[in-house]
Amino acid sequence: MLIRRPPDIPSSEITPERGYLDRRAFIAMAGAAAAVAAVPVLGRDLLARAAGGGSARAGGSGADKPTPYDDITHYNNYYEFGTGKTDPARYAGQLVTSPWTVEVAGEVRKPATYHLEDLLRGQTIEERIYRHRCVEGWSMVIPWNGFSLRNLITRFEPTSRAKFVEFTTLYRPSQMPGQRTDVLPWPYVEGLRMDEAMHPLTMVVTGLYGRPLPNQDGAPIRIHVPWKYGFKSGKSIVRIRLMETQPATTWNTYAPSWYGFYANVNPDVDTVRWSQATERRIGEFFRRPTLLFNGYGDQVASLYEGMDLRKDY
Ligand SMILES: Nc1nc2c(c(=O)[nH]1)N[C@H]1C(S)=C(S)[C@@H](COP(=O)(O)O)O[C@H]1N2
Ligand SMILES: [Mo]
Repeated sequence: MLIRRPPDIPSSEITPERGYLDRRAFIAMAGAAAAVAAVPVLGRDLLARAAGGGSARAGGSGADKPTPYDDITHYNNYYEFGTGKTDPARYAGQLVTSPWTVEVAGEVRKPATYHLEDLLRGQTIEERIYRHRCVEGWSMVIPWNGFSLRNLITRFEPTSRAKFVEFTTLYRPSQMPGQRTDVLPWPYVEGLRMDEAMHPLTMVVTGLYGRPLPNQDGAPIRIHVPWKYGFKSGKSIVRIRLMETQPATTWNTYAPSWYGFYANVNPDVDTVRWSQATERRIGEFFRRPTLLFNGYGDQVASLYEGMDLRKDY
């Protein structure tokens, strides 16, 4: 693998420029009400073109056509609502996502419990079409709406001791039937190294396909880290804690030989349960080769310079 310091993220990959956003009639956020208000749905051709920037260069077979909305919202992993792929769509409707608060804790100068509206105020909601790869061997292409996590983290003013970020999902067994079972220790916890969390590709997601984020996809806010296996991207986040030491994360603690802390998508490193060489795009028949860093290597490989990606899976 070629590891070098990459140029900045190509503008085809992310869409931070106001002009771009305005052209596509995206909203500049004024508050949470706006966050969940209508963001116009884009034409399929625009979506497909935006996705093409990353995929063509990465050498994937075929274009990265966005996965249909129905598949993104009816084929989910969200164990708080059951382990079946259709359980979240069936049961997540009962989750009450408003009001919502997020506790910001640990190595920050501004620890507080924030109302979601206050967290989102002033953030520009962008559309980014990201590949999403589950360790189970399926993948999707999702037109998310949201913004870079670093735009949030910098507001909390991390101290120099902040080396990792921990994300905790809501614990509310009364509305999350899976939490009344012990399939996993609850609540679901994930984490990133600080430089991963601050990478512009790492996204706070508030919607998809220009619509409010459905509960089964992690409403009202979830994380997505597109170069990592899906389990790194926690849903329905209620706490963000900056830490000096590596957080104990759910899957890594549960089965460390199956689920590494880093969990970068890597076709050359099989996990105990699954080969990672190929994947099946939901909605497609044939499997396709999996790309190192899920095709985002140009942007993120430098984060792992000097690390043994087989050991630090
Ligand atoms: N809280 C929570 N977050 C979670 C999960 C979960 O079970 N609970 N599953 C993870 C896994 S394994 C994947 S692949 C993605 C699935 O996201 P999607 O259903 O929006 O495609 O969510 C991740 N985040
Ligand atoms: Mo997953």
